[in-house]
Amino acid sequence: MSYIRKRKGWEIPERSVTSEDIYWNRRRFIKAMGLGSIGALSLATGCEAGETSTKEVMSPTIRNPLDAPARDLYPVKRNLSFTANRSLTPEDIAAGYNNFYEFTTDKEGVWPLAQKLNIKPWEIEITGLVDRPQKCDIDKLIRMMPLEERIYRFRCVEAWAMTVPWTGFPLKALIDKVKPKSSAKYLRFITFMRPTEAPGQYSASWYPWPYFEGLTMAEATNELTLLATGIYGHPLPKQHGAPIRLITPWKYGFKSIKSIVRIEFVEKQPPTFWNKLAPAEYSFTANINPKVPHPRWSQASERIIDTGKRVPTLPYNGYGEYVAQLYKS
Ligand SMILES: Nc1nc2c(c(=O)[nH]1)N[C@H]1C(S)=C(S)[C@@H](COP(=O)(O)O)O[C@H]1N2
Ligand SMILES: [Mo]
Repeated sequence: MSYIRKRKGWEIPERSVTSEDIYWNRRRFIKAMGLGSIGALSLATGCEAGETSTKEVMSPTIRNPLDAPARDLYPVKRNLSFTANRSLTPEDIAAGYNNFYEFTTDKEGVWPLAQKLNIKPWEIEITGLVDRPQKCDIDKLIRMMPLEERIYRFRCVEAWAMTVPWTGFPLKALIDKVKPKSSAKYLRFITFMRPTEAPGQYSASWYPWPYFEGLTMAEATNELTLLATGIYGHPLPKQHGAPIRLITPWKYGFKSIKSIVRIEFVEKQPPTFWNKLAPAEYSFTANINPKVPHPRWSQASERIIDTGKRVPTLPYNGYGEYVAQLYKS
């Protein structure tokens, strides 16, 4: 089956999706499913996988699935005041290379496993020190918020980087609606706990599930801070943290918690997942800084995931003009 759709500005031309990409996607899928080789798959199905079906079934690029909330709203208008000064990562590469330990620690194995996550219905709770606590269906929440698209750089603490167009809304817009009390100094974010859907939550039992993160109120209300509900002009695929995840582009990627079920306004600095596991390696603040090495590797440069090129790391990932003043004491 094929269909014709209008290409958006950020999409790569069809011709640059080489058959090699398709081949590697098929390899990743087979690896993730625990099948030994392409031959084994053909044997199991009794037929050769043709290129068309390979592309449809075995590509990590999942556009606008039926269970996605507010799916009719995409794509939304891009906010051109945010430019990354870097080429966009091809969608298939970003969608096939993920950190989401609830499923697996194998980055290329996340996307097939994550499809098991049930995102409909999905409630998000906004609670704690606020005048108007909410428990809201995600579809309704997204329809209430001012959606926009922004191209951001994204930098993992492991020193790989990508550049992607997120769809979402400023976290500040939500904070304004719930009216925090003056005692609220921090926000705490929590991911789902569903070991029957997310195998890492029982097989990797030494992690303190569910995943949790935190920001100061000043960080949460900074204009860069997004709650993302989409990527590349469509709803977030599950491997990227559907139906809603945090994005703080000046911080290492582990701060950008995926698949959020609860946001709590609290008085004291909340504990965070990676800081609790390895406090010497991952701080609460986790701002991107080329001069502060991770105890086990340098942060001076980073690897662009699609080209493999190494480029210098920028302080605050290049977003200093927005956030540096938050950290001047
Ligand atoms: N719930 C949850 N959120 C998470 C993670 C995770 O394992 N679980 N990994 C983090 C890390 S280390 C990174 S680099 C980013 C990766 O986001 P992406 O897969 O959409 O590129 O998600 C972050 N958010
Ligand atoms: Mo990361």
